[in-house]
Amino acid sequence: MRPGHAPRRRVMARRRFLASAGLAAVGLLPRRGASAQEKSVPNFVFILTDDQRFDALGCANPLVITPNMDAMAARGVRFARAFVATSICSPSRACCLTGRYGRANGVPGLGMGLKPAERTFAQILKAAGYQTGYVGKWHLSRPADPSGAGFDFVTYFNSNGPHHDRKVIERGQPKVAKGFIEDYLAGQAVEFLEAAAAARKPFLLHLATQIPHMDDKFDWPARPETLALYDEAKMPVPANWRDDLSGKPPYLKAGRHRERGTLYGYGDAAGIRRHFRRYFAAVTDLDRALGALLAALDRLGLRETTYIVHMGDNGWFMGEHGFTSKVLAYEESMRVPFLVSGPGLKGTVCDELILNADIAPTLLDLAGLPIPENMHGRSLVPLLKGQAEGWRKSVLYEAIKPELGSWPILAVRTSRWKYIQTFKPPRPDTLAFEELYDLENDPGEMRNLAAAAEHKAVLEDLKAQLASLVERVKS
Ligand SMILES: [Ca+2]
Repeated sequence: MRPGHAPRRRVMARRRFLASAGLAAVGLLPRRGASAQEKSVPNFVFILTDDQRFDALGCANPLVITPNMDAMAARGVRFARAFVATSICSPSRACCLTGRYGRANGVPGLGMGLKPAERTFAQILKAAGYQTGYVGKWHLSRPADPSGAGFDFVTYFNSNGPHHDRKVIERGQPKVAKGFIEDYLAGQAVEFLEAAAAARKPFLLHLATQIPHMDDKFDWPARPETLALYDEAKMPVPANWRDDLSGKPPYLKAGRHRERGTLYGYGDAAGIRRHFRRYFAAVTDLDRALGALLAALDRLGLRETTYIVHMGDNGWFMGEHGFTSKVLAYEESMRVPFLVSGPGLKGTVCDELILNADIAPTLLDLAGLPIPENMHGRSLVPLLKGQAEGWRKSVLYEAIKPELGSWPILAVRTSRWKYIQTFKPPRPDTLAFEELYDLENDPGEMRNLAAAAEHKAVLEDLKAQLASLVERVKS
């Protein structure tokens, strides 16, 4: 059998069994100890989008036009309750790469660097014989570029900027990438795939898109023909738009999230609708570029042996609570889209609580490699097989370094509750404010129940869970 190519999976009549059957057929779990060349192991494409919130794709929100993301969801598992450990670019990316929280891996804040001892899933897969490629945005100071994180084929740029004619480093050479950045990145990704297919070795491609992050002018300059697909009058206005912020940490009333939200026109429903339209249109432009990547996988005969993970690096407030931006522990900020498509998976939705920290252990598990004990995330393979028994019942959120106007934050979220601690800056030492939300009865997080006597037991339980989860991610 060709390395990197799995045997054809058997067709089973009962759809519910397809997931586990397909996973088994692609070699799950492959024989441990054999090199990647000696056994059939899957390929990986990990698409990390920038600031794509949980509902900014068609399969989760019919208002949004994303046929390619929807097609991935139809061929895989959509995780409807996926969160990031920290809702801002650098920490989220570092967490994906290492499977570890920022307080442990060295990147709790923007533009920071991984500790020297940290290992990325790319380094581990490369050591196991994978070809590795990185295309797109890089946002860590150490390593200074993706080649230091285990990637061989590297085309990248640092941080944010214009959506067109972007300055990039293309395989070591600085240049200006003419046109729409995502078309260029998709082209680079396809070049990597073509070379990887020719080499007949398993591969990992990490595509880190720039869209739909705002551009350098704080706008989403989508194509006019894409904007024409969206009727501004039909754009949503969040139910929790008019929040007087009573019950929330007082600093937020005059904080950057509200101040910039007001600047963007969120004092008026029309301002929110205008931004939703431009943001969704940018996502549609991104989706079109991803179509070129998916078409290349099909053309090269790689689709049946390749798992594709598609995730947003953090959410984004679009007028909820009058806010813009991210970092805070409310749903629109910490919740992201998360799709896993691949061999044997077919159109299911999973409601279990998952994290960006789960990506690294999942890819290693799918490759048949051991998961390092110091990874905080868990392999999603049981959930991909439809086995939720014993899965986690809560997730820890941390934004311990003040960023973009936030104070230090810790939070724990269960399927029903969220408990948030806000600390006096700059360190998470002195507790300044507590919040408790019943997400089942108050999905917009408008009524802080932290002081409610009838929920005291819930609050105490969540407080204990938070402390225990923090202990587990300290090193
Ligand atoms: Ca981001």
